[in-house]
Amino acid sequence: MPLPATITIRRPDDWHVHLRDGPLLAACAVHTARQFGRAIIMPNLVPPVTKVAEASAYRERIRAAVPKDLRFEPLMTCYLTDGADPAELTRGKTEGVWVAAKLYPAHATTNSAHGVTSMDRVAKGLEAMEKAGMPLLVHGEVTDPDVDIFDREAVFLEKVLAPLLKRHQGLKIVLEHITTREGVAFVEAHPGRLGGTITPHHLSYNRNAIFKGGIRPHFYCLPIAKREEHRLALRRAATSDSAQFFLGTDTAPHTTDTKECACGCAGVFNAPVAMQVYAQVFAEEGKLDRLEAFASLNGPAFYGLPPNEERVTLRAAALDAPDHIEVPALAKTITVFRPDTPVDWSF
Ligand code: OTD
Ligand code: ZN
Ligand code: ZN
Repeated sequence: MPLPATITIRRPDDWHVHLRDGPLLAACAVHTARQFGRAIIMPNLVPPVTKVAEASAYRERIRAAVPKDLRFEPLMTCYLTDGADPAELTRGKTEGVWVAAKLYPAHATTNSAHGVTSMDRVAKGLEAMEKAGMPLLVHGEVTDPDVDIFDREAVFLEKVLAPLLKRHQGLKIVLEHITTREGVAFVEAHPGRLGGTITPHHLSYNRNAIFKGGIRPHFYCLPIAKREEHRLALRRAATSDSAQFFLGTDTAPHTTDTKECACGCAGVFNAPVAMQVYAQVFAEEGKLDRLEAFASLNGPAFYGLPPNEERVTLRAAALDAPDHIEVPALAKTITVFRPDTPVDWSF
């Protein structure tokens, strides 16, 4: 079937974004706001966003960083720490500040040193969230250094997530940035309770890309890309008719120098190319008709929000995106993600 020259869908939302703060926020916010109507904002700042007042103040800084001609709504999350205060969680939800709370196992990814060390230590907070109807967003990897980095997601499902679902029967959970067929199967096994977000990068390359011709830091993120069979499982899930899977870019900017060094940071900055890469994947799978559900409908349905009314159009044309963006206040750049395979969509 010939591909259409354009595709028009409701404005998409991004259900997993790192916007950072200060100079990085100033440089990055526009790129997410150009593509997406709303975004779930990750709270892994230094220090992390754990209080309602901190989240409100951060939301104002984000709004101020978005150009006035763009309509963009930041949806805030609370960073769960050991002993998270149930009253603070409930209050933030009631006051319309928190949309969800985020569980980072301690040391699982960038700025997660304050993360949770055992589920017992957040049980009271999770009970409050169940009552308040506040979803839990999960970085689903165990952090035990004895578990191989490529197995950490699959082990997490069995060791942590399954008991958590049993213990908190009313809690809705998003398994974020899934990277394995086990992750896909686990989400599918829990309809009504679990959603899963999928990034553009995990859909477009497998772990070989990280080492092709040398070590390539801009393909390094956590959870790390897995084998080809897992990438194919993610592509099937994203383009399936299941409403449990939705868009979350996990765009995670680091300046180029902090990635291209002896111990480079984890994270892929994909905000300027996200919808183009997703469209490419859906086109390759012959499922462009499902792009709107994945990008613009399934996420709002999970969170109980209306879809955006506005429409956006993607054009079949070679990707038009810069190699990097500038961070003027730091006199540095951030390298923009680009898959090795062609991207024939423009936004
Ligand atoms: N993964 N980098 C970051 C976050 C994500 O686990 C994640 O959500 C980051 O830099 O904040 C990354 O590789
Ligand atoms: Zn994560
Ligand atoms: Zn993330």
